[in-house]
This record gives sequence, structure tokens and C-alpha cells, in this order.
Amino acid sequence: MDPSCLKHRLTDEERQTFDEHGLLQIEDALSPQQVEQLTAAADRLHADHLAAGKPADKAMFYPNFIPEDPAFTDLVDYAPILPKVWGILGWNISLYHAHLIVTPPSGQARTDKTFGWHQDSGRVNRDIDSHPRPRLSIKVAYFLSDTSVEGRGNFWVIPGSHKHDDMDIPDGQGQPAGAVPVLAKPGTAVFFDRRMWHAASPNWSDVTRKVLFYGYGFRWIRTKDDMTVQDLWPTSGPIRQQLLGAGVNANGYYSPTDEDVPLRGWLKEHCPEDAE
Ligand SMILES: O=C(O)CCC(=O)C(=O)O
Repeated sequence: MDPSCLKHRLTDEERQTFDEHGLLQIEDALSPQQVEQLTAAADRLHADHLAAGKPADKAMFYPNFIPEDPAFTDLVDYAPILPKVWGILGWNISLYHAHLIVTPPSGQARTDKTFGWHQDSGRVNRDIDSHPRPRLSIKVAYFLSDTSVEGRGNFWVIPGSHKHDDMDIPDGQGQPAGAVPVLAKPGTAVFFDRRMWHAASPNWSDVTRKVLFYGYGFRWIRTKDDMTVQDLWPTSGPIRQQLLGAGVNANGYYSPTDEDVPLRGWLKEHCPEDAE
């Protein structure tokens, strides 16, 4: 990894924004050329999905997309973003979940039906008995299509809700207090805390929405989809291997040695304050 990535370390202001709101938006994280290349790869997967007979007006949720194209794989340790991920979570991290969502125009009239509000991680929110719930993981969402206006299947959030274990969610009509759409241009990366209450929304526009979600968590968290990213280890450098779940043995996910966490070794050399 090139040490020039250190210019993208999390700033104090970004840390404060993320801690307060559970959300951090980085515009132009991807170049127009990257957006074009990633969109072509996403479109290919979506075309295969439709060719397999899946409905054209329903969202495609596609987990384990990272091995499907080198452009997806390259974002795993993407220089403008990874330093902010370790700035939030530290160095004992890997990808625990990733999914591509393509949301075509629904063809439906706009309604105020309540969206599917949730915190990430399913049973974790019941099984761990603490308040507020622990952060544990974050996602980075790369927006490929233009959702800078509302109504385009936007990602909706309740900023600052990540310390709230419960949320007053309307029973069918309307959205919870404080809910807002994330307005994101193509190339924007949105970091969000898994605890922040969030929801997908219907696409009432005629613009297909395309977003890549990369979930990073502590290495001792189990993967949340049937990832086959281990197939990429032989062609990946040591830090990418760590992020793709490699480790020396089971104990090393809990008590890592230097061999388990090449990211830490790299930080010790290039940015000791982040290697703590
Ligand atoms: O598709 C969206 O906007 C929401 C995605 C989501 O809920 C998630 O990644 O947990």
C-alpha cells in the first residue's frame, strides 16, 4: 500500500461528524472513469439477473459481488477510503459483508408507506445486552447513480440515531421523526455506523439506482453472507488478504499476531499513532 494514502486519514472534523451523526459523506471519492467502469460491471450482473428471469421492476440485492470484477475488488483497500475505515474501527478489521443493490424504477405512484427501518446485524441487537449497543461494524456505500434528488430509491437515515436502541417507527404510514433521504451524486462514498437507523426506499423516478455496499467489522465477527472472497487471497497483497478474511489460525482473529494483521505492521512503519 502506498503511504500517500495517509493524506486521506480521518480528520478530527470527520471523526466528530461520524461520532455525532453516525454518518459521513465523502463526495467525489470515485472518479467519473471509476464510476463508469463500476457501473458497467454492475450492469453486467443486473443483466444476468434479468436473463435468469428475475423481475425487472424489483430491486436486485446481490451479495458476494466483490469477486465478480477486479474493479469491485480494488475498492476493498481503496486508498481514499481505507484510512478512514481504520480511523474509525482500528486495524483488527476485515470485510464481513458486501452487497450490490440495483433498484430499477418501480413504476409505482409515490406513497407514504413506512420504509423498512432497521439497524444492521440482526440478532446482534438482541443478543448483546448493553446500552447503547456497540458499534462493531460500519458500511461504506459507493453511489454509482445520481441520487442527489429525492424519490430515486434514496438511502434514508435518521442522523444521530445510532445511540438509540429503539425507534418509534410508524405502523404503516409515514416515516419516523428525523428521517431524511441521503442525497448523493455519482462517486460519493457514504460511511454509516451499523447502529444508525436506516432504510431503503422505493424508486419513484425513471433513473435506476445503483449502490455498492462494503461492510467492515472487527475480525472476530462472522461473515454475514456466503462470501467466496478467500478465492482472491492468492492474487492479493497482504493487507488486502487481511481485509478479505485471511488469518493464521482461529485464535488470531481474537488475539492477532503480526502475521494475522499486516495492516498493523504497515501502520507501525508508516503511521505509528494509528497502530495502537
Ligand atoms: O438500499 C439501501 O438504500 C439500504 C441498504 C441497507 O439497508 C443496508 O445496507 O443495510
